[in-house]
Amino acid sequence: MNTTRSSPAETDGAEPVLQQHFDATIARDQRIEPRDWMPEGYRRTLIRQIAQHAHSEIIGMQPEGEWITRAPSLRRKAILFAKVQDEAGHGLYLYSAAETLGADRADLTGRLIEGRQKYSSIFNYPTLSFADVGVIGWFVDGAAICNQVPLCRSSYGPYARAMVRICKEESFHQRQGYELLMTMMRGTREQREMVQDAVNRWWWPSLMMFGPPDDASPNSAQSMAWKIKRHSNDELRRRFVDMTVPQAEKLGVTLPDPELRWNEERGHHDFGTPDWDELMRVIKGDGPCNDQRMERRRTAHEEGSWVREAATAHAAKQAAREPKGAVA
Ligand code: FAQ
Repeated sequence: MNTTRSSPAETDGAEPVLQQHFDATIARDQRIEPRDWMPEGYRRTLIRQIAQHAHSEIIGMQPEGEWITRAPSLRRKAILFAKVQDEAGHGLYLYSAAETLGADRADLTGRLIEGRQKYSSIFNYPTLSFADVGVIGWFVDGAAICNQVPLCRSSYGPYARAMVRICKEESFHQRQGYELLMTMMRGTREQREMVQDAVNRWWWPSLMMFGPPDDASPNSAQSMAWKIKRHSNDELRRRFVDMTVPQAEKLGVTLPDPELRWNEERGHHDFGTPDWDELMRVIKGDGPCNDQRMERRRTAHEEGSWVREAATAHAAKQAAREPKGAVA
């Protein structure tokens, strides 16, 4: 059976058979690969999610990147520099994964810059002190791990494989964030207060990273049926809370939620409701730093145009120099 990718005209009436094969592959928990036939909705959903994910990694370089020149020591500067560089790498793997679905990277970047594609709400909050660098590592990378470890089993091969490496690096980032906070908590009263203040500001936005609640998440049901997503937004949010509470106790900080308590019967923590109106406002562009983040991204894109042009010209020259029919 021909299961390679075909346009609707090329499938020549074979689409029901191809669909059956696709459904059976998903049901067997096997991977869909770039050359396989896939429903257009599956392709569109993946491009949407992977592009948003890639944009998040690239925009996500900004909040912490602002502290590279102000890091308190050479060691902290080197660690932060490496982390921000890792995020650029994650963006690149993800854009490559989107390209395997036929997306064009320049087009995806254009959509981000024109505000037609989203990036994670979390990166629209300001980093007010160096403790924010630690809290981003602990909460934001921690939330990213909860959300992304299941994506290593996502049904689309290139996305799942990109996530394996990304998750390893995110785990490292989380530990460096926690280690920074541990160090600050052993320091002066002012340092402990900086940590608590950062925890207070980042807790609720971190819970919002997981997306709207399940009954307001239009994409979840289909994405879970296709095994792109393996767990619902609320399920992953609950896991994050259960994972983070004991870490907060060990660190000696208070999570800013009066409703947070262990529920013996459920074997999970009960917690308060995030401000969903705030999430919607931030997603729509009205968060504290949306304009600043987009402006910085647009400027970087414009200032980088000469690099792209030079690379394209170099590639064209190289292609012209190579003898016809040469295999690279
Ligand atoms: N922010 O129906 P759902 C990181 C949108 S990477 C903005 O539930 P879905 C690494 C959603 O796109 C962080 N928009 O959607 C790092 C949809 O809009 P659309 C990024 C959001 O896709 C660490 C609409 O709302 N991670 O942190 C948000 O099933 C430290 C309805 O929502 C990923 O992208 C939000 N928080 O579930 C870097 C992981 N939530 O497209 C630097 C992969 C929802 O229909 C420093 N993505 N929306 O117009 C996912 O797992 C999913 O896409 C969700 C959303 C869970 C984010």
